[in-house]
Amino acid sequence: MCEHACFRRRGRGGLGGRGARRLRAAAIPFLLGLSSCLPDPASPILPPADLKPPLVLEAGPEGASSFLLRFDEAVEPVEGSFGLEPGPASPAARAEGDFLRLEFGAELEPGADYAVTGEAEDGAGNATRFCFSFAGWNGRPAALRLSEAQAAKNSSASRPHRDFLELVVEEAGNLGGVELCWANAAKRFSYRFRGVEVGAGEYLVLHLAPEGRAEEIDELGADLAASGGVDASPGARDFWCGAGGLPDASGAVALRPRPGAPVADALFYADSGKEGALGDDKLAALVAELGEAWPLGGTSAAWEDAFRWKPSTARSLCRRPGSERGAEAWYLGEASSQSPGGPNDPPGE
Ligand SMILES: [Ca+2]
Ligand SMILES: [Ca+2]
Repeated sequence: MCEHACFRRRGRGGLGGRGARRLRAAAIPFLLGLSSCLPDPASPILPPADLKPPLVLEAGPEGASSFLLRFDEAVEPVEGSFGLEPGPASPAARAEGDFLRLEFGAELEPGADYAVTGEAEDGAGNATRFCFSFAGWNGRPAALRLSEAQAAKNSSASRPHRDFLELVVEEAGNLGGVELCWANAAKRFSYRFRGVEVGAGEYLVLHLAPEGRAEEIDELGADLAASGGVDASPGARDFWCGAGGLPDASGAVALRPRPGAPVADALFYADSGKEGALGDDKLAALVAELGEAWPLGGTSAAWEDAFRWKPSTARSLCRRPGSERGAEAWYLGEASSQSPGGPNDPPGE
């Protein structure tokens, strides 16, 4: 699926298209007849004509080397109109009824940013120009599991921490295009991993409040000790994201194997003082997307569905071992027991 699309239609069925030529040809005998009778105001002035350009109903990568668009009518490609950025060559376009397939001739980088442009026209010559941005298809996304979250900055002089999300690789694969979204009431943020092969059991740490220091390095290669910075771990793969920190007290996190896919894992946490239905805001919208990844007690989300805690910068939210989902799957770590990039201390009794 596309994460973003810009789209415009350019009808050529007006004065310049084939549709218009048919229209003019049909209108000639009608105009000749005007000399002997006046038109009935209730009857149409013009005969029916197809002036409507094709409309894109769906679009997205079909695999690592092609992109598929579905229109609301049969289309033909407009030769010479197609482009891929960045890309080594113009895509080849092939129409099959309502579908238009763009073939890139090579596999794109999983999770990397691309944009396709082009034009398709209907049988009457009405053309639609499209431009879609999308993430390179990842055929084997790594299966990840959220395992720890530090929701706020802890400015302890001896053991400082900043916002992070820790994940464990459950099944080996490629990280390219794996997406994390998080939200507070007012704003939603997202991060998409670059294409890196990871193995089962590896720890990943996404740092969400970087200080902008030179040693904060995304570890895309074999050296897991390349990065410095607060909470960086020499035994885990560190990534840095300046989109925005985790909400300090109440928020949600969603993990998707690729943009647009169902949520595969989630965390919804809330200040224990909150009760009842969520507001009509960005946090509620994200919680509504969590689906089976965070089971709800009722038909719509309530604060009681969250992992509830007394917010503290000294403690991180930790995942229990096992396959549970929802609030029961999390516990509050002991003070100063944060473990970015390594196993969590087991829950206290
Ligand atoms: Ca590291
Ligand atoms: Ca940990």
